[in-house]
Amino acid sequence: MSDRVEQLILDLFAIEAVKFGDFTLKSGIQSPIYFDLRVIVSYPVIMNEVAELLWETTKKSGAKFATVCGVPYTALPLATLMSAHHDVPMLIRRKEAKDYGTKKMIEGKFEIGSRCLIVEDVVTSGSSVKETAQVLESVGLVVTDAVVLLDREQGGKQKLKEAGIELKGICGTAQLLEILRRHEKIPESVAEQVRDFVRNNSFLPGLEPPVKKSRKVLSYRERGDLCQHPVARQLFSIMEKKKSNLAVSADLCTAEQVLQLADQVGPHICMLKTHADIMTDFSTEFVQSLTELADRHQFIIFEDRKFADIGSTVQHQYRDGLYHIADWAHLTNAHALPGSGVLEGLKQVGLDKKRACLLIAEMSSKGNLATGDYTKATVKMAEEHKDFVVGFISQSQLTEDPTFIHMTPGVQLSGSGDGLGQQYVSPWDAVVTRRADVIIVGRGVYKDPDPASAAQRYQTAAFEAYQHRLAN
Ligand code: 5BU
Repeated sequence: MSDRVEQLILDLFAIEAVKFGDFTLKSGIQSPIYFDLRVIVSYPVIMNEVAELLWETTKKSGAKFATVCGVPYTALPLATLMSAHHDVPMLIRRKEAKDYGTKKMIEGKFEIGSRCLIVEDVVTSGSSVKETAQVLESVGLVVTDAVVLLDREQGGKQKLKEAGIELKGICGTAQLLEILRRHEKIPESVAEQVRDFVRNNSFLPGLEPPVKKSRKVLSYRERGDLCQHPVARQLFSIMEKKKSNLAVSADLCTAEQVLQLADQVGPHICMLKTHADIMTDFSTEFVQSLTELADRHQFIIFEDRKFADIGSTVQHQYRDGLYHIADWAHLTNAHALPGSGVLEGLKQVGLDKKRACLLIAEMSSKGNLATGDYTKATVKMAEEHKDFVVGFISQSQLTEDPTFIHMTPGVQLSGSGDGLGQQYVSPWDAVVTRRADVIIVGRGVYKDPDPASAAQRYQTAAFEAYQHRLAN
């Protein structure tokens, strides 16, 4: 059964029945995790599996019952499937009939004094299960057991026990986080945030949830105003004006292809990312044309050079060679691996030209080593070089400092990988769950037969996700 639970959690995450971000719950509390099981009606195979696992969980618990009743509305189809597949009669609780005297609250036949099992999708405080139990009991039924798909583990189980109801769950928040972490679906920082939330928002007696106001999320404009570095200020300003937090990665091999793509996607992007060293015909004319397009469409040019050598060598690589990167790229990036010398070297070339740099704190590729203490040390290095480092390439938000920009590659609307280690998340996941400021999309845009429309789709998805963060 545990393999099936694991697969189910992954499926629920994939269909966004489990979401991470900033959500206002019914109670008015801000939560970093949200379960929206209503969507499962659109996925019959998943819905059926949920119903089967609910049934097996109940049977394993030894609960005895003559009828089943789903808490309206999300659990209704689940109870229906359990009833139909296992030949156990169902009852329907009417939600809208407020007047107990005139309307029937419970539809279906039952014997007074018989037991009814309550079926629920998510339990937080247990109040919805309790309410349904009270209605069932008001017509003479007995409720001793309830079964739930997801227990948020905020004290609902204990509350129901006090009310004489034994709650059994298929999965709890802790196990859900463990599964999603093991499959690298969410970063550790997000899992930790949810664990903190569960700890601090228990419904157990004496531990009533504090009404917590989440910290205000600053807009791109507000953050730009806080920045010292001109490139960071310009980028935030472009993002706000163009309503775009999309960077397109122009991983193409000829100048003509890169320029054509830049012109097509220009209106939809805040930044164009290049890999100059994959081009066969890099030239000063190319640089001139690209700079003109950047001025015309208003985007930042980011050369994804990933410097990773001693200071003296990266200085040459940045200033000299075939590419003279410092002459045309507003932004470049570096690995923290060599130590702060890499930044000292780059700075000596870049600062005078008002260029900026990102540090690679996390990577999107499977099995990469930029994790844990390495990532933490990278953030520290950035903090020590704020005159040049304006943010990170990362897979999650690494600091609350609003002047650091987090850019996340490995984003696609469909597709989970490329067979060469790349791992994709959706724009929503990148911006809401992982709190990226900018999403970086390569093949999702340039491989599309209509790159302009594709860029527009990514722009809309990522900007709506940002607006969701602002509003919550
Ligand atoms: P894709 O086609 O969307 O998979 O391209 C992603 C781009 O981002 C590509 O240019 C990579 O070199 C770059 N990238 C990445 O994918 N993952 C990382 O961790 C880093 C860069 Br750092």
